[in-house]
Amino acid sequence: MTASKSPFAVRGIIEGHYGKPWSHDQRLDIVSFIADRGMNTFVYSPKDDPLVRRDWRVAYSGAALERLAELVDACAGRHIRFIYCLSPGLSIEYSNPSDLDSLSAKFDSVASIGVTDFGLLLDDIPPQLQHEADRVQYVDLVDAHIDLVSRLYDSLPAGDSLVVCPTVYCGYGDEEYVTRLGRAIDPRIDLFWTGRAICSATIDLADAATFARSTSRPATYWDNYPVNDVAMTHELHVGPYQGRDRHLFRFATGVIANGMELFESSKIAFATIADYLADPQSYDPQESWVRAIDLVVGEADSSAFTLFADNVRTSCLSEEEAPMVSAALARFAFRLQQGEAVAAGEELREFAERLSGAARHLLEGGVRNRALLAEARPWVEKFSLGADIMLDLASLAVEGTLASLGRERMEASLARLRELRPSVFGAALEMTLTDLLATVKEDTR
Ligand code: LTM
Repeated sequence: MTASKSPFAVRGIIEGHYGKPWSHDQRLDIVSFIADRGMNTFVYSPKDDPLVRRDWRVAYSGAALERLAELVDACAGRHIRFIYCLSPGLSIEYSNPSDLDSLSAKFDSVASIGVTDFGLLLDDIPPQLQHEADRVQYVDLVDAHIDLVSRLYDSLPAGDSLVVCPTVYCGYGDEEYVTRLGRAIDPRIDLFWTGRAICSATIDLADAATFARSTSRPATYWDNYPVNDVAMTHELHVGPYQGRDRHLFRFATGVIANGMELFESSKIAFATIADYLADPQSYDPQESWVRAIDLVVGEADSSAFTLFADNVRTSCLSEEEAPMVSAALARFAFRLQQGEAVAAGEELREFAERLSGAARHLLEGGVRNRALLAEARPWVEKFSLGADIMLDLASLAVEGTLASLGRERMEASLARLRELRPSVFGAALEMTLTDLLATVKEDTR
């Protein structure tokens, strides 16, 4: 895959999730993976790496510095721009010169291993000034941020780059904070923006144009997909990238995609994002997804994985949660209503047997990508349970025992499904069971 003709200058990923940071070996692996797919940027900012956020003043030394140096070299070797970010906003005193010195000293310590691209991340911090001295010196938070960003940029060697994540990092693009920040800071400083929302369903050109106009620079989209941290840990984001305007490059430098703690699983979405960034105008999410699954999962296991993955589509990007199962269950319920219980059961059984076979293959079949399966196992296990529940429903329908034996069995199935947190089948299976139970109760009243 080559992205030499890509209209986007910035094509990459960010390790920016809350939760366990990726390991050193995983980082080296992902640098190769994204380079092979034509991406050119790796942003380093694991939220729960103390040296990046909580202990941002502490300098690198020893093994931590050696590992970072190896990563920087690996990026350079693959022509990947390595952006080193700090998140000082939880404790920094903006008006205190020694805090700016600490920030510069920390950047100097990574500059010593060859880093020339830096990031200042001011996301997820209190929206008001915390220190009394800052409240005396600055009108408000954005006033302090303009001062900090400008002084920090001036302290960098000529030619080094700075990207800033503003505290207001999503919305319409013309909010007061980001407009004032953008208009006041050097136009060579890039700004991250996540779109309309923290996790944006769509990113359209009109919004990008608004952002560019109000901040005097094109956005660099920090796209919160496939990340599944905080309130999304029950979702497995292995669906394709979609909903991004084909012409976004007209008002944006590019996209960096935030990955999941589930490192191996993130590669599926990353591969589709690389395809979009390489050629947004001819990007086809479904075609790209099929290729990404073949690549990451392996062709021998791809059909089983695709059947599974169709049921874990729940994410900010996708309106459909489990298209195949939803359609099969809707048809089952419709045929039951039409008085075709036996045919409905047989049709559902045939479908559920395919799902069950896929689940067995994934859980017992010696899938080639063991790391992927280890990450996805809780979702695959729920998928397997769901297939069994559908097989049971099918038997009840064929045997004509939905109204008699069905009630207790469906209640038990519903309880088992609800015990498991991973999001599989969206609402489809629970809704069908709830509806059928209501019907059965009505009929036996
Ligand atoms: O999105 C931004 C700019 N910051 C954080 C990310 O670190 C986090 O991974 C995502 C998703 O939860 N949300 C954020 O607010």
